[in-house]
Amino acid sequence: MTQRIAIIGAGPSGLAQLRAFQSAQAKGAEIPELVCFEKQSDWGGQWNYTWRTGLDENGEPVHGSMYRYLWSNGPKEALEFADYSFDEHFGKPIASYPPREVLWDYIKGRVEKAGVRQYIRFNSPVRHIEFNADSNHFIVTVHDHTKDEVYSEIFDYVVVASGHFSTPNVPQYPGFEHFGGRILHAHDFRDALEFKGKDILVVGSSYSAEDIGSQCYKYGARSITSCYRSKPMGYKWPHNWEEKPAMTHVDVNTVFFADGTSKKIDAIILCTGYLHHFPFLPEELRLKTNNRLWPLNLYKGVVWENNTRLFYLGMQDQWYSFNMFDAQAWYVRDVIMGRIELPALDAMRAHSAEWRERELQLSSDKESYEYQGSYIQDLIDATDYPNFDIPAVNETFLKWKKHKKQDIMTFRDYSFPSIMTGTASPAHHTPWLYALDDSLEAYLSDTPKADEIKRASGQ
Ligand code: FAD
Ligand code: NA7
Repeated sequence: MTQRIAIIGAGPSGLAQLRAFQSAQAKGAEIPELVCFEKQSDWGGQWNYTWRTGLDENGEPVHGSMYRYLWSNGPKEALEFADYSFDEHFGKPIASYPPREVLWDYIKGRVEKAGVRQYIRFNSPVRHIEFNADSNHFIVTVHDHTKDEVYSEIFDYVVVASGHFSTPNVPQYPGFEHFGGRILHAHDFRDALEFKGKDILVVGSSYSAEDIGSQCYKYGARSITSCYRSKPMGYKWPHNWEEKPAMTHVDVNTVFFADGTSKKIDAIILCTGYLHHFPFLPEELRLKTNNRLWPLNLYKGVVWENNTRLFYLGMQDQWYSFNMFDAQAWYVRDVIMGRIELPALDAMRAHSAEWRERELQLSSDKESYEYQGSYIQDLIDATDYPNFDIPAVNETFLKWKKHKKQDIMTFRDYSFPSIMTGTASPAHHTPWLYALDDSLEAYLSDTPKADEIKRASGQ
């Protein structure tokens, strides 16, 4: 009987899984029956922007954490698919840090070409998964919001690709209940213009804090203060951005910091990260981890060691993203199709423990992305995913980091050559700081907009 595979989520990871199977089929292999459950009404995961916050149209927690005017926070050359280049998609070279809509278009291009939309059931959150050890089957229970029907189906394998930047980690600080302004988590941040003319505090020292603070600066916040728990971001900030140590408490309109200083603040944006959250999984199948490069209990970062019919994609912290999900998806495909034989449980655990130990020794960003690069190489070596020059991607990351250190407001103005095709990227027509229109049309156009030229020239 044909094997049935349930894939949870049609974001970049779930789509990579569909494309992996389809590419095997295109080479003549017989593939299992695929069903991808997606709770949103369209594909692309985080890249499918929603204006909604809180609950969605079906009363489900809103998945999206992306916001308006979001541009890629790393060069596109580091995430390019090895089997579908930017050249192929756009038909011309484009600059290195595309806005969200442009990357969404790219993600969609590959899966439209592959013809895999037919496998996806939209508006279909997975509610519950159970494993029956006697029959070796999963029972997957789903809510089809289109028909408003809850039903269950049986599968031989499950691939969890539901993302992990969606359920906010929301700390409490003394005085929050008395604060007079807005307190929100990055997950609910949508439009920097809301904070124009305001004094804002971003809490945290990672990507969200850096980028949401930068967005607010770009779109006219009066001042930005960021505060860190462990270590400062340490960039050279614009004149109205100040970096402080940890917040200790707040009162009606003032935030107090660990160095004894305080500041009047209109809004607090908690850029305090996300929780790995799988409410649809029972205890024995549920991954528990913080956001890190090597979560435990996943052989090769993807195979659930205690039940090797269950897989997770994209659960690591991400230097690499799209092409890492691909490498993982190709690997999972080959395990399911019997092309890769898994070792015994002890050997899988020993392998994971070794990678965790290596992770614990990492002492710099450079070592971290080299580590993730070597993990990806390890996966690619086991499958027919097109090999690509991972040391060259690491070099790209190194330059990206250097550009950020030089000036956090201009790093997106640099360009890189494609590692997949060698094509050089042109400079974008407008420096990031002055490019207010983030639409696909504006980005792909060859000419800057008149108001943006004026803004860039300080008029
Ligand atoms: P997601 O994109 O989160 O997709 C998961 C999918 O699963 C969603 O469509 C969701 O609706 C679905 N789903 C969840 N639960 C269920 C359920 N129970 N049933 C059915 N479906 C379900 N990466 C970069 O490479 N560059 C960037 O510039 C970048 N910027 C980012 C900015 C922000 C604000 C955030 C939050 C992330 C950013 N990322 C960036 C990382 C981003 O998460 C990855 O690029 C990518 O989207 C991860 O893909 P995924 O498929 O693993 O998860
Ligand atoms: P990250 O990268 O997981 O970072 C979370 C940040 O939040 C990090 O600086 C943490 O500090 C900080 N944090 C967590 N809890 C607290 C509390 N209680 N108080 C203060 N600060 C805290 O999440 P991001 O949202 O920045 O990035 C996630 C993805 O979104 C990323 O891939 C981007 O592409 C976009 P720590 O260093 O642990 O002390």
